[in-house]
Amino acid sequence: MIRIAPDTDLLLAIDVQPDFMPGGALPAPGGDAVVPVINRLLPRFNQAAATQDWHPADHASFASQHPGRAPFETVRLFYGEQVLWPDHCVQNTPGAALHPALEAGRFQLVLRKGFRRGIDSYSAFRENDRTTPTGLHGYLSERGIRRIFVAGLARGYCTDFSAEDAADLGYQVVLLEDACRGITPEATDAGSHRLRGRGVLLARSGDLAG
Ligand code: VGL
Ligand code: ZN
Repeated sequence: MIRIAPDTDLLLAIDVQPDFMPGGALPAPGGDAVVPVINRLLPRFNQAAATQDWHPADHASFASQHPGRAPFETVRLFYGEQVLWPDHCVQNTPGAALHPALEAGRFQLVLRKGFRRGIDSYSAFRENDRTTPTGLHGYLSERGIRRIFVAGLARGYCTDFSAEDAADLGYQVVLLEDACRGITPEATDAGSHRLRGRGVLLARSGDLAG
């Protein structure tokens, strides 16, 4: 059992947006199933924050911006290799909103990421150039957060990059597997391997007490 510490634990809900759910532009199979799990967790945490993938329509991670290239191929951008995605989470579209059934009023902070045209941002902490900070570390450290429980979408990408960066920044990190879904089983498995190597604990919401 993991006992929730009311003052220093935070629930971080990553990219719980319709575009990452069945029927959306870049779906994680079963992605909508994280909504009730996160809604049940939210009243148990005094501290909660969410992220929103929030791209301009001409974002460099969109295959549509690279003539002759298809989604899921990779290209080299100025910071290195980048997977090309279908257009998704375009600013101010319904697919980019927080899922309407998510109890978003419980989040003290909603942080948008991926809004710079030329840089993708999987992690809630650092953009894909691995240097541009999102500001989340400043916010959480100033609020005295020491442990982060990660939930949301999608395994292998945004949940896992966020968890890894949080661990590198010195937070204790617990990824709640039943509160997450992946785009592919392969990406999820590769992410689990990386996370264990960084000291991230993989647990389930049923392991939480308090
Ligand atoms: C994500 C790919 C592109 C995610 C966001 O939320 O995992 N994946 N943009
Ligand atoms: Zn994205």
